[in-house]
Amino acid sequence: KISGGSCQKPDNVRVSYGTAGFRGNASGMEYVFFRMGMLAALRSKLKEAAIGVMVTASHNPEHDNGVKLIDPQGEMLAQSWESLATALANVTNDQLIEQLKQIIDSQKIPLSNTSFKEVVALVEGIESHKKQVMAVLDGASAFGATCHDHGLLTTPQLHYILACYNGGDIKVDEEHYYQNYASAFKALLNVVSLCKLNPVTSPVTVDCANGVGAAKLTKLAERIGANIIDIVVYNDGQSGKLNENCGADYVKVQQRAPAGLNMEPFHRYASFDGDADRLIYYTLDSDCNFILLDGDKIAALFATYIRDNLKKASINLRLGIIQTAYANGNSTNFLINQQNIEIACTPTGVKYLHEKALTFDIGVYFEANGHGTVSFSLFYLNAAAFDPNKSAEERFAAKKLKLFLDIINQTVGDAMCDLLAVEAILQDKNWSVKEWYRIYTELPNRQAKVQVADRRIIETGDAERKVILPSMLQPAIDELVRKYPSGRSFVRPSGTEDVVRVYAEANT
Ligand code: G16
Repeated sequence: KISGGSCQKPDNVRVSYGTAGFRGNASGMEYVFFRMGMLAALRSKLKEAAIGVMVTASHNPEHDNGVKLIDPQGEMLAQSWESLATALANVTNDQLIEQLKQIIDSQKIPLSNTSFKEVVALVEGIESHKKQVMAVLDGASAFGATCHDHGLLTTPQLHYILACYNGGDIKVDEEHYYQNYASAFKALLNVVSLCKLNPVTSPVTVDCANGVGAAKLTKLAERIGANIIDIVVYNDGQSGKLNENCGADYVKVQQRAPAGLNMEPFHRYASFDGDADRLIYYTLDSDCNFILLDGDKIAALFATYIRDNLKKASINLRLGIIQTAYANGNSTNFLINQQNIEIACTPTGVKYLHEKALTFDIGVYFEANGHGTVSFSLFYLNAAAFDPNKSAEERFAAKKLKLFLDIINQTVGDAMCDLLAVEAILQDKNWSVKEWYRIYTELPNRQAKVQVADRRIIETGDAERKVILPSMLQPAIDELVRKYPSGRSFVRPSGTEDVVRVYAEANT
């Protein structure tokens, strides 16, 4: 018996750690949350550091709750532990103790180490899912771990707080996050507006998917000040349901505005997902056509801004963009052929993109769905900003780039930080959304979800761009695609929903 419901695993149920943690119908999944509490406590003992546990439905409907573990530096759980998590979640109730012993032995977890007090930081994305949170607490406490329940936070806020905590700032809290990013944004805007006679601010309307991001974005905007950024929060959770007909996933996949939003041409609109780790922008053109500025366009904006400033500062660093199969063909063409920026492609899941990004000096990674960030070291930029051998113009560009990167949450894609970063670049370039979306025109594209009896029979290769099994599927896709100029299509099983995703693009 646990306080958060029953920790008994039902028979004949199999779950998998998936693209980003366990997801599924929350009721009846308490045993998964309980076991993940235990696993977090064990990982904390091994790493001698706090481990994060996020309880969130993320981009999925509220009843599909989930749990993801976060490693000490705020990065995703190490991939080698995902299989341990899956194994632990799937053993029968009778095998649970034995499985825990196996993990302890195979990972050489020092249970007797008393020098470190293991800590599990816990956060929930949805108020109504207290039961699942309690199950995690019970699991972690079973191994004597101390738990800090931070209450409602966005996923990236937990990543940030965890990284600061393990970095030695044990008093870090939510307010620290706002102060850090509000002052970083203001510092860059100060420098940027100094160069302008009439800095212009225009409002940006943000659909927060009725999720936790609404209250958090309001707080961040207050810390920055309405005279510096004008944010209008839409879908704040007062009436609508989480991710229902709104949010980044809905807008991206449906290619339409959240329900009930009356759009005006060339106004800037943005959407978060339920736990605010994804961001996309959109607007209407003068003919009221819906224009989407998704993760690909955000990546292109960030990368070209970084590249231009590196050039102005005469700093020679290797910059790369990481995409997935979902990246629009024209975004890839634009970056490689027109901008001469290096591109890499990985399977879906920010854990893969993040890993690849670290192989560049500066890695900009974004999934088309709006999940992404930038990885970098400030070492060269700090040095260049004060280098007496550089010209004033070069030092200024280095300083600006450093201030820009201060706005970025490196630990994970963060909708709030990414929003500030987009707004800062537009201000600096004196661009409206029109100049931004015109950098390239997307190939028309569609995404669909297909329910099948067992999505696991589909296996993919080549960064999910080709189907390996069943073997007759890829030739059939190739035959269809051949009929359409610039055609491209792929299918892959989702790692967060019980569906197969289908993507297609072509020049009409
Ligand atoms: C998660 C992952 C993303 C991934 C998305 C969809 O997003 O963090 O990297 O793109 O799931 O994955 P799939 O297509 O496998 O269902 P989130 O926002 O739910 O954490």
